[in-house]
Amino acid sequence: MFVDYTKVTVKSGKGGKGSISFRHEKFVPKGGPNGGDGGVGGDVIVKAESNLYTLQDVKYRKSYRAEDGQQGMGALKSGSDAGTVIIPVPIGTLITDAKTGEILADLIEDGQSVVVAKGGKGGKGNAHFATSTNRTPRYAQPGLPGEEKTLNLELKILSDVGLVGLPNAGKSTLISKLTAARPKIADYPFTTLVPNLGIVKYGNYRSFVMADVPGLIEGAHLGKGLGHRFLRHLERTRVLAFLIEATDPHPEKTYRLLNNELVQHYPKFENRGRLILLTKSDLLEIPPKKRKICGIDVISISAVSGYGLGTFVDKAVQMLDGYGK
Ligand SMILES: Nc1nc2c(ncn2[C@@H]2O[C@H](COP(=O)(O)OP(=O)(O)OP(=O)(O)O)[C@@H](O)[C@H]2O)c(=O)[nH]1
Ligand SMILES: [Mg+2]
Repeated sequence: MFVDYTKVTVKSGKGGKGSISFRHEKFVPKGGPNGGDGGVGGDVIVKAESNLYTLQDVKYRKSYRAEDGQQGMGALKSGSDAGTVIIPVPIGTLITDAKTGEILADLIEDGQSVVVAKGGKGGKGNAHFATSTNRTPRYAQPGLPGEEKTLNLELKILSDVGLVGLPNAGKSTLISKLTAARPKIADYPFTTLVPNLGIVKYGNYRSFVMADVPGLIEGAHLGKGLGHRFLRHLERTRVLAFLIEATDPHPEKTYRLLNNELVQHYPKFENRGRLILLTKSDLLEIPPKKRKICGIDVISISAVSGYGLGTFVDKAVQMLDGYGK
């Protein structure tokens, strides 16, 4: 299941108590203090992993707790530190403290991690507290408490090229032609219910990530259809490809509608690289000749015949290179 938002509670471990202990040796009546230190409580960390695409596991698990540090022991033995608990999440996960709203981290690279709850320090054993006036301290520090937090985890997919279009425009067919992604394809609207990601390979070694999101309809930014929930997955897309059916009698109108929905949701879409793909051009006897719509470059394609797909990929790469990382 595709889960792109969840709340989770995290609790780090408490530090172990320092020990109060004295040396007991035969023939040495008053041995000095030898209480060891408590171990450190376990941290809870969140870590981005490239093989994950959903927050599903975190949603089911709901809470993560690290163990407490072990108590210090006699003979100056320290308690052992508790292990770290790792919460694996997909790349593109934004972590905020649910109480304060503070952004704790935005994990955008594979392997990137953040400590969300720090384990408490262990207490010092009584061996640390012997002085010239008090050679037998009956005091050791308690361990410090851990932290407890409720976090909001929000996944905003990272992709290079995002496909935007009305339902049925041919988005899923296109991603299935260019990548190994195999989304459901059908001639009814809202076939796609969750975003799909695919990797487009080109040249010998290069590739970019393409995202197919559910179709947008007018009012999507207000919650109509499915669009609104998924628009955030386009927020970090570097190039937007607007898919409009070649048979659409009013492509300008459709483009404005789609663009308006995006910009209403997230004004920064305004300055994103964009191009228009006139899809299903095999349905026309002669592929459309339009070069621009509303000032945006147009490419005619047909995912069925393969027409124009190479031109599209080349253009997308050119734009990605131009926009830098
Ligand atoms: N003739 C022709 N039909 C196409 C082409 N691309 C897609 N279709 C058909 O158009 C219909 C919709 O295609 P999808 O890829 O599911 O469209 P979508 O944009 O993903 O639709 P939603 O997920 O509902 O938003 C399907 O019946 C496809 O077979 C094309 O290049 N030529
Ligand atoms: Mg689809």
